[in-house]
Amino acid sequence: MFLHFGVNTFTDREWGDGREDPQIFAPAALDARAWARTARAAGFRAMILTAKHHDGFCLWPTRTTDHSVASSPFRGGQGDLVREFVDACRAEGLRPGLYCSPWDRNHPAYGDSARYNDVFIAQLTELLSNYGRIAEVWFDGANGEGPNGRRQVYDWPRTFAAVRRLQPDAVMFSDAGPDVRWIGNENGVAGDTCWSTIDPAAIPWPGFDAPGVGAHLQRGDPDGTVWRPGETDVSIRPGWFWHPAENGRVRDADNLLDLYATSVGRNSKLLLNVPPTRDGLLHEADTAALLAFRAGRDAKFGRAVRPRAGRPVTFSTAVLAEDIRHGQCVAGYTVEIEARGEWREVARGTTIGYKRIHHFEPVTATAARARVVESLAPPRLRDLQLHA
Ligand code: FUL
Repeated sequence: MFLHFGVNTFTDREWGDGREDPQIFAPAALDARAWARTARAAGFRAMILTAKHHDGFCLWPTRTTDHSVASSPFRGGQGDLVREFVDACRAEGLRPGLYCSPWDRNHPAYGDSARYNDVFIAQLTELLSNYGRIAEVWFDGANGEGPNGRRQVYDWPRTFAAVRRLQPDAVMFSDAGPDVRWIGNENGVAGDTCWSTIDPAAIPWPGFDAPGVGAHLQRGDPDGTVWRPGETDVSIRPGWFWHPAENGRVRDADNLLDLYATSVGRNSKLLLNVPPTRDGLLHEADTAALLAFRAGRDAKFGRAVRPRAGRPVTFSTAVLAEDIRHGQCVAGYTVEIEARGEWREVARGTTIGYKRIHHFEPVTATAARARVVESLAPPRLRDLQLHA
């Protein structure tokens, strides 16, 4: 679960301009443990918090700027939301991750490249030294500076090396990895063909933009030289931050199940954003949708059915999986069923990867099989699972 929270929550904006008064940051009932409880109940395994968004406001008492919770009324200026967040994750058995925006519209050093790079490394060093193990570090590629804007040249090799040194087990996310890649859009849709490998030269740094980059990230590259699986980030609401006017526009369980199919069901991870309100709580509409989403997944995938000769069963979903310890190899496959003594195809596709979900019209069959028709190397499929 992704949590976008910060000064934008209070200004009703998506991108703050960095001139927000820290005094506006006053979540009266903030309860990170309640976020974590809901996340766990809904089946999430990790949470990622926007420790700093583009507006530069830091949710922890950093030494790098006064533009932080330390200058706000939150917990009387003594608060540390990153601390509360990681503690809540651990208490509920969730892995904590942190988003720290490179683009910073507040910090005076931004645009003075060497100086700001030091600031950014110092911020990451605080975040990755003082809060125990961090599972994922999320680098956003967005930059809205116009032609007259400040031009910052980031030092990505230094940044990646710092994260690796401070948190060797953390996964780094960005358009350009190095560990996990952006899926190329914010609509929740991984490629119908989705390779976990990619050509690192095709997207050399986070925020790199060129025609075709989105499509490339969505599909991956079977000839790619690095293993960099896709992560699909998408919001449960139209915006990334909470806006009162969007309380009636929360995705419902069916919509979330569709997202699950186009992300998890296409060899990607799903990072679903659920933004806390101004009170510092998840909104009841979002919580209800998350729990219904969980119930829908349990109902669909909770129990597999097994057709046998003489004992036909009815199903409408097939889940395929490759044993990715040996890489990703399948480039074409079909799913076939046997009904009344005859085999016929019910689904076909290109890539499988760690998981591939197919929904189809219900069929009643005595047998089912997956057939690989194209593969980069000898395929190693795991069990074909069928669900009613
Ligand atoms: C984008 C940002 O500009 C949005 O505000 C949001 O954080 C999203 C996840 O990434 O690039």
